Amino acid sequence: MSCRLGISKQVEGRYQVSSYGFRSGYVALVGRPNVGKSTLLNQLIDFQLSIVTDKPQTTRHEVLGVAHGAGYQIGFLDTPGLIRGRSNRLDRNMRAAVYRSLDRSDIHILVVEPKMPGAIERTLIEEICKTDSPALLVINKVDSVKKGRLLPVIDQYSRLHDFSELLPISAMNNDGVSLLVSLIVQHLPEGSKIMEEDEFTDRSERFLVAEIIRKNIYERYREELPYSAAVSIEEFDDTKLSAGGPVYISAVIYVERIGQKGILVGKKGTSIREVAIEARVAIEELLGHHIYLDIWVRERSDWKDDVDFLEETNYPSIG
Ligand SMILES: Nc1nc2c(ncn2[C@@H]2O[C@H](COP(=O)(O)OP(=O)(O)OP(=O)(O)O)[C@@H](O)[C@H]2O)c(=O)[nH]1
Ligand SMILES: [Mg+2]
Repeated sequence: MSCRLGISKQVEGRYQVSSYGFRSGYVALVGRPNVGKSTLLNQLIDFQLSIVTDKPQTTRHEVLGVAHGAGYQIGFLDTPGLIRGRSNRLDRNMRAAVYRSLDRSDIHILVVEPKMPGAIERTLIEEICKTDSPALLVINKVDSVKKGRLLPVIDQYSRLHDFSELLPISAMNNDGVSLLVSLIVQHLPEGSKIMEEDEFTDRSERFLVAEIIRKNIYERYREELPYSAAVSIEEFDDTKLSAGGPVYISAVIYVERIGQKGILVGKKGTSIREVAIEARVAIEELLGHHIYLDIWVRERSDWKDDVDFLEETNYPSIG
């Protein structure tokens, strides 16, 4: 189901293309964790769709965000940061989501920091090489380094792959992002619309609500707790909306260990209450309605390897 959210987006005149036929295509944003893929997706579609935190491995799902322009649509696929090694089912599903997005996309964007390429970047370049699709290199966070540090990085990457474009940007400062869009448009194939003008993701409101709660957990708790937590929306009842009532949302946060439940809840429930208060504000902003939010915390030690649970909570399946 596609997500309208009642938010009207400006669709005209942001980026102009010449008068060929309509152009459209999918663009995968891949890279190691924490390089700014989700920040970039949000800038590209001008909406806070994918959650962003300062912790690596924030994104766990493939998230589609569609940018609408005059004469084109681009379906950006935000992906989990690629990691190697660990091997629970969630990790494998996250890795599979990266490869699936590369398979699905017409154009690949490798997002990196202004640092020399490492094993993850080389692995992704190998994957990109297996396809015929054009690949762009985006060097993000250039606001954090001196210009002189960029040239050797660009040089190294140019030796590794014949990228169609190599572009330094700062996604956080929205610097270089519109140039990136115009470069992508040049490589877009002719095609039909991906979505109607007022739609911009295939993710449901339930999914986005769960992600907002997860973002709050990432921001509020340290160390391993965020990585042990999964959010499931058990109830999303908007039947009272027409009578002016709130949307009722019941969410369960699952953690792997009983001790984490105590940390999450906090003394007399103060910590979880703060999570709920902050999440409620963000969810109301997203939905444009008042909500009533109940959050429960449960222990479920095996959730990262539980196929049914991963399916239910929208974690991408590797089949
Ligand atoms: N200085 C600087 N920081 C940035 C920039 N873009 C993103 N960040 C920060 O980098 C951190 C990670 O950003 P994300 O967008 O979540 O990175 P990601 O690649 O999606 O991370 P994963 O989901 O873990 O793979 C956040 O603290 C962002 O604010 C940038 O252009 N400059
Ligand atoms: Mg991300």
